[in-house]
Parts: sequence; C-alpha cells; structure tokens
Amino acid sequence: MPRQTLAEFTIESLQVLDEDGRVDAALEPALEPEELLRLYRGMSRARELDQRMLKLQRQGRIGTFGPCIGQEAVSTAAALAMRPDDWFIGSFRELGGRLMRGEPMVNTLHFHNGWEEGNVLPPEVGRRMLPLTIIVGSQVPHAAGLGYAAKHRGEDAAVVCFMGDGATSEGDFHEGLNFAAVWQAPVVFVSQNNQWAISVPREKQTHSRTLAQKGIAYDMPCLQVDGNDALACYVAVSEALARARAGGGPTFIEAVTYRLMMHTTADDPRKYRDETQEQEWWRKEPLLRFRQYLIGKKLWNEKQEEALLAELRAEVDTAVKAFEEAAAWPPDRPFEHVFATMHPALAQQRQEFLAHVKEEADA
Ligand SMILES: Cc1ncc(C[n+]2csc(CCOP(=O)(O)OP(=O)(O)O)c2C)c(N)n1
Ligand SMILES: [Mg+2]
Repeated sequence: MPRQTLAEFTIESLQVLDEDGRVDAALEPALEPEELLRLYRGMSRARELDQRMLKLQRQGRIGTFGPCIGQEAVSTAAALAMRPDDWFIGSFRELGGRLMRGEPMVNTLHFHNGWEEGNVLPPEVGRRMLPLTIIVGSQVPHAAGLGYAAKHRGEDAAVVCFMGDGATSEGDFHEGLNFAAVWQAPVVFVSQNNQWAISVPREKQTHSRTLAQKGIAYDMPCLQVDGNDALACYVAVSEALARARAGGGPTFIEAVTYRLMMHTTADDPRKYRDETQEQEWWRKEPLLRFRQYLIGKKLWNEKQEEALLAELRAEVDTAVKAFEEAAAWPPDRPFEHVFATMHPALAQQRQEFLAHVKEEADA
C-alpha cells in the first residue's frame, strides 16, 4: 500500500474592518444604516454597563463579575445576525449580545449581586436564551442538544453557542462538537479567544496553532475571524447560520479578541501579564474602529456620540436605582431552584448554610 495524502485542510481568517476602521469593500455586508447604528449602540450599551458595574463592585454595591470590555463585538454582532427563534447560549463574556436580545440591565445587576432571580427574564427574552454559564464548557453539550432538538422537531431555528479559549480544552467542548457534527445539528459554536484563561495564556493552554482548527477534527466548517471587527463577526455568524438553516450542520468559529480587563473583579492581571500587551490591544478595540467606520460613512459624529453616551448613562442610572431599591432576596433562595421538590440532603445543606450565614452575621 503506498502512502498517500487522504485529506488536506486549510484555515481561513476573515477581517472586514481593519484596526483603523477601514473597510474592505468586497467583504462589507449589506447592512442598512439603522442596523449598523443598532450594532454600535449595542456594543456601547455593554461598555457603559460594564464600566458602571466595575465602579459598583469597587464600592461594594454588587458582587464579583467578569467584565466583557474589549470583547463587545463578538456577541453583539452575533445577536444582530440571529432571529428571535434562535437559541442564544452564552458563557460569561456576552453582555453585549444578552442586552441586544433584550435582557433588562436590572437583571444583569441582580445576577451579579448573587441573586439567581436575575436569571428570571421577561418571557419573550428568556424563551430562547439560557442563563449565563459559569461552569467552563458545560454549555457546549447543551447547545448541541438544543440544536438537535430543533432539527428533530423540524423547527426553523438554530443555536449560537459561545465559549472561551480555555473552554476548548474541556471534555464537554469536544463531546458537544462531536455530537453536533454526528447529528448535523444547526449550531454555530463561537469561541471568544481572548488570549487568557484567568492567568493562563493561550499558548500554555493549548498546543494548537489556531483554535479554529479544532473544528476540523469533527469535519465541520471552521473559520478564524477578527473578533474585534464587528462586521467580520456578523459575516461569519450570518454565513454559519444560513448553512445551519439549510441543513449544512454545525460550524466552529474562533473569534480572536483580547480580555482588556481583569478575569473577574477578584483577579489582578498585573501579577501575571505585561501592561504593554494590554495597551497594544486597546488600540485594536472594537468600538473605536467601528466608530471610525461609521464616521467615514457619514453616519456618526461627535455630537451623536455625546448624546448616545448621555442617554446610556441615564439608562444605566435608572437600572442601578431599580436594582438598589429592590428588596434583597433571602440568601437561601437558590436552594429552592435546584429541584422541583425539596430533597432531604438539600434541606440539610440549606440549614447548614443558614447557620453559617447567621454565624458570620453574629461574628
Ligand atoms: C469546569 C470549570 N473549571 C474551572 C472553573 C474556574 N474558571 C472560571 S473561568 C475560567 C477560565 C476560563 O477561560 P476561558 O474559557 O478562556 O474564558 P474567559 O474567562 O477567558 O472568557 C476558569 C478556569 C470553572 N468555572 N469551571
Ligand atoms: Mg479566555
């Protein structure tokens, strides 16, 4: 038997807007001015809320959270490409997309104050959006299953599932991609490669030259996109959704971006990374370049920017006020959400937890 090449693979990368906001006209998607402005507004809303949450956390007014600053383009552009019946399955860096899908800001604040009630979304919003996932990679099999279910039921719906770069080293990631590929489920997997998994840099976390190539193992189309380029993200997710709807099965997208802030507010990146790297990536951040693009198209100017920021500040003010006026839920409420009926072991854990809370309060 001679040796022969059975298959060869290539990895494509896509950028539509360069770092200065110059567009590649041949690749520019046909979006209406209103849609472009919606995208910019969506990213700006996430930025404004994230920045306020950082201040609130530092003032002890909310709990721990992971800022999405610098990563707004990926999920916001994906949400623009999605239809209301599509499933939005996020990890914890998709604030832009969640807000675009209609999550009220006050819910975000409740959730990040440790109140599970933040996950109780208005029915039309929560109907096709899973709660934010903290367990790294665990959402990937859920996405495969929901995609399979949509196909099995003959629904005209697809799934977009986000995960980090670190998540691609989890078993759940591979099981989910395998299942989705075997069943040709309509799922678009999007890995936000923000270069870090807490303090572990991407090159120490996986040996693969690109994350995109991880889709090749499952024989699904894969693509690397500039994750700070909202137009490239929109094009990539739109193409993948169209393929999924046409019966073409899942796609794996690596969106290359950068986590500009700390992993969560409990982390200090100065302990493990160089600030010059952060500064380089601030120059490439997604809002700046999209704004340049809009200005170039005469769709935006400084006055509009000021008006938008004032409006968003007021929107966040209102949400913070509603959040702080809400009665705090009892700390043991999450025990009620685990099973439909209380389990004896869980009831015991609840008693132990309450005793611990009391001990802390009395100390
Ligand atoms: C299964 C599991 N292991 C460990 C953790 C602790 N943890 C939380 S986030 C994180 C890193 C995730 O990195 P990545 O997937 O790149 O996402 P990013 O935080 O960079 O968005 C880890 C290890 C967890 N939440 N779940
Ligand atoms: Mg990461």
